[in-house]
Amino acid sequence: MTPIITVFEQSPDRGKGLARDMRVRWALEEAGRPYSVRLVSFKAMKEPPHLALHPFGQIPTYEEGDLVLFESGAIVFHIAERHAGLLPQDANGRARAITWMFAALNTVEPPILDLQTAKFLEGDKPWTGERLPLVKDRIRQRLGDLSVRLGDAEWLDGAFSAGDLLMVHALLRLKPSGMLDEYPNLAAYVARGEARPAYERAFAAQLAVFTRKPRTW
Ligand SMILES: N[C@@H](CCC(=O)N[C@@H](CS)C(=O)NCC(=O)O)C(=O)O
Repeated sequence: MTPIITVFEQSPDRGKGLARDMRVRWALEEAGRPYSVRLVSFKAMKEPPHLALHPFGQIPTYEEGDLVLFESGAIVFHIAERHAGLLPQDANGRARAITWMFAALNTVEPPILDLQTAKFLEGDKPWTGERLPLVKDRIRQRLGDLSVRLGDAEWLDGAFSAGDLLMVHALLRLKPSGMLDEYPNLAAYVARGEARPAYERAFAAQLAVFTRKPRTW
């Protein structure tokens, strides 16, 4: 059964890879699975039909027959559990890859999202000038530790996994800030993720929503 994911009809970054449907698209591409998309407007996201799929009125959602999921991490995990290519076969390796998935979403991503909030949602507040350096310090703490752990390795724990997928996607949000370049091995790690054919296909598909007349229903 071909899953359907919901994606932004109008994305703030105009389909340049940051919206979280990118993670789901990428995971499906890594797994070699076809999918369909349904475009949703900001207004529709907050209305009952979409709220029935996603209690917080966001994207992405994932529909596969009777199964409806929300939360990009849970969706990627679901895909990784059912298809080869995103989680190791051995139980311990699998547990470690899942640990990196949680680390990406719970430990590395939150301060990065905080920077976005401080810059774009609260940028006009009088305390922003004082807050920004604190937020950036917290990000550098995480990046420094992650950089040490990654070292010269290609991926976080052996072969590429769903842990790398979520970590690379979380880090990508930092690119415009230049902070990633302070950690050359992390910048190279993210570039390796972006160079994966599955990432490139997912990116092109997300961008295409904004560069060609999309199918809507
Ligand atoms: N933790 C959620 C976050 C979902 C999220 O923030 N989605 C954004 C797009 S990337 C969204 O729908 N924003 C619009 C809104 O919150 O109204 C996930 O990982 O799926």
